[in-house]
Amino acid sequence: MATGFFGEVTRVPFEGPDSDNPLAFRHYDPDAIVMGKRMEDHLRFAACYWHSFVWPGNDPFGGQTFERPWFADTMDAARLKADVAFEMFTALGVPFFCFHDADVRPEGKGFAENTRNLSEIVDYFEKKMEETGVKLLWGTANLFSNRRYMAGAATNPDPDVFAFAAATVKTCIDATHRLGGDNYVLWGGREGYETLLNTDLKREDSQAGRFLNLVVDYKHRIGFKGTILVEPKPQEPSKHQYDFDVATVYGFLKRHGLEGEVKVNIEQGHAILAGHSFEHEIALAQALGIFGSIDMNRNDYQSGWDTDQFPNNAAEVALAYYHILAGGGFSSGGTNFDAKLRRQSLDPQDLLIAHVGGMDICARGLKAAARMIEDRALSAFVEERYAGWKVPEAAKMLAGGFTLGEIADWVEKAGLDPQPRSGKQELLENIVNRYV
Ligand code: XUL
Ligand code: CO
Repeated sequence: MATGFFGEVTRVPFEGPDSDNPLAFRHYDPDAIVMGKRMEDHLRFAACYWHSFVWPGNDPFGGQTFERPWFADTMDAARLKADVAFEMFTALGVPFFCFHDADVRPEGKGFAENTRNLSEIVDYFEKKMEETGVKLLWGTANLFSNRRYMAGAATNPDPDVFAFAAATVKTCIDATHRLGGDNYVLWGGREGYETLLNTDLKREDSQAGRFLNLVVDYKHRIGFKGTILVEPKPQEPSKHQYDFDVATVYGFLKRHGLEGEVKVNIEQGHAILAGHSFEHEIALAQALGIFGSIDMNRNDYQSGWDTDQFPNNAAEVALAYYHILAGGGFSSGGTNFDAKLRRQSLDPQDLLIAHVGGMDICARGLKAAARMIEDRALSAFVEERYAGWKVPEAAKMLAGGFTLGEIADWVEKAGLDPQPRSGKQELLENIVNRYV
């Protein structure tokens, strides 16, 4: 039986670019073929549980603004929340969802009760997923809200907290595995520090390395085929977070022998907080072979903190998908909306409208990115820019075939006299604007 939370709306249709229906897609047409593949299979949209169904609308200066009939810490409320959540997933036609343990089950008195509550909800999810066809993009553990984690989970000075967190992650990987999840995410919410005055950086790095190795080992023990993903973020809630950005996470993975096992879930807003562009983080992860998935939610450029807004900038989104497609697209990953409404957006349908806008912007971005790739609009220039490296001496130099002394001899003998060439940035920017 439908809950009626979203009124009459059961399915948001595709109506094309001329539609003025706020509850219709103008660009996202799941069956449209882009670069030989259905749009739905390219974008692999997921809606997240936490922002839409758990966050009460509070900010540092005020409490709850949303009134939702499932706001209570009971199993009945958790089931009602699941009913509404799956109604939203179905109405939007998102093929996937994502959740933290704490989003979906009431908080128990301790580990055993948490595990029981989670397992009961996982049973419920199994039925809902079967009925609706909605799949799990990733599961994760909330290791940052409860006060036991205030000084970190894996990086806590207290080994009991490490153990509690590890045990909790075990239950969340079990849940993800049971639900056929494509990935498991670790965002190090409080893996960082408030002050170096009380922090042993070196020890905390080794704790985090042990923790992630345990996770990877467990994944193999139980035969979980999904990808383990780490989500970088530079600060907030900690003053400094260890998984600062893609480059930092890569160094961490290398240091602990995990670069072939773990990939990254890159969030647009986190990239901006780290002082990068979203496409920088994606392109770097592709170059390093650790690109996994994305959280498609932006920050307000003026705020300096994580505002988790739905995407609304077609040009930015196009460049993100350009680098995703250029690297071969998603495999186990997808486009998760880790995005929330503004706290004044009280109406149930605001949840639908927000996702519809985000999905449409992504569809526009994807289409533009695909056309740029098909036309080689940027890549032809980039390829030509590096073409000199195909010359035999240059190829030998890159492969390590020359010493510095031999290079000096070559430069002298060949009379090399390099001439600067235009980087054509404005031309390329104009080209991108033509596609968006
Ligand atoms: C926090 C954040 C998280 C992760 C999952 O900034 O992005 O919601 O995506 O824990
Ligand atoms: Co996120």
